[in-house]
Amino acid sequence: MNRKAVGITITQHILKQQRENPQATGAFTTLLTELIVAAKVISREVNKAGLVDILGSTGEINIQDEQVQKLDVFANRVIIERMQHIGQLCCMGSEEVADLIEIPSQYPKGNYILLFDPLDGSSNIDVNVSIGTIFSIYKRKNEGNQSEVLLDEVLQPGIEQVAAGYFIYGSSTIMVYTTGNGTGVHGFTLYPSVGEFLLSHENIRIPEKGKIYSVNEGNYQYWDERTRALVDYFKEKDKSSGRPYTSRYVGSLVADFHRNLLKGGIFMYPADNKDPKKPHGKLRLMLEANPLAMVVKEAGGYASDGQGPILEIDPKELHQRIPLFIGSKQDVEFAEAFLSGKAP
Ligand code: AHM
Ligand code: MG
Repeated sequence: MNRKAVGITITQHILKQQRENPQATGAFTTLLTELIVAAKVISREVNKAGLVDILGSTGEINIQDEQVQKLDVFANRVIIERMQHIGQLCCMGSEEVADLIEIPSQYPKGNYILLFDPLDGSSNIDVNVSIGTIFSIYKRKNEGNQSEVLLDEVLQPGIEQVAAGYFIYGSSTIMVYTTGNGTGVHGFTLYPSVGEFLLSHENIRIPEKGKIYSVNEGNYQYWDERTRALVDYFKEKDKSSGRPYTSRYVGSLVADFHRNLLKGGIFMYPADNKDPKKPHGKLRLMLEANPLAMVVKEAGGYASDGQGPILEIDPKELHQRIPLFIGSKQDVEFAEAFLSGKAP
């Protein structure tokens, strides 16, 4: 029986990657291991969401002016509390918190920066639809510096991420992550009664071209003419280019992304003029777009803001929003060319 048949655990997998990197100190392994524990706690809570009285709005509004639901607050708290004491982080950033989250002075600090969206797709919580946690890890440029981290040190382009991934709480709980540089994208499924993530999707490759387009088409009237034409294009009948595409939209980025990662296709959240406070669409560059852009790139796909690679954008704010076109390389490259008037 080979190792795969008995099920490689996520811990074994991370340790194997650590052994293959002579520079590794184990700090990163500790960080990821603790994050996995946090995700298991969130997964357990998500799974019993219908059973306990945890649903419903807290009545608070988060810093993005959106209704916060209790499970978001819970997930945010679990990640912060579990990660702040491990000694590997110099700060964190969360979709639910306006400013950088400092490591309390009683705990040791490290060189890593953890950015996360604790519970993405929160509007789907109370209807039993998949939701997820997105994470992104950077290294502090000025390693060993014990002084307080400045926002400038955190605002690094996505290309600088040392790891990224997500947990999806769906029909099963799955973790997908990559450390980039050709190490591949790997997926692990939580075996609930055992409490372990087991390797289920080794070295995921996204198809070069897909058949699915994913977008909230209810925003059609708010898009510019070129974006409308792009979505119309995917719906046109043309056998030679495999059109029309099929439409699939869950409304949880993690779920939409994960499906397209496995099956191929393009996810779009374009800029729109629905809300003057959000002229660049809804999704956040550092907390949502960059981590998934790193995953898709490592899997052979591409992520663009409609003009160029997401991963090369110099962020100006922690909560900066950005248009997102992500998925199969050919589809996203086509969208980018189409939006700039170069195609078809
Ligand atoms: P959230 O982080 O507050 O949950 O918002 C992000 C979510 C994404 O998961 C999803 O892609 C998008 O919002 C859906 O937005 P819309 O309802 O406008 O289609
Ligand atoms: Mg989100």
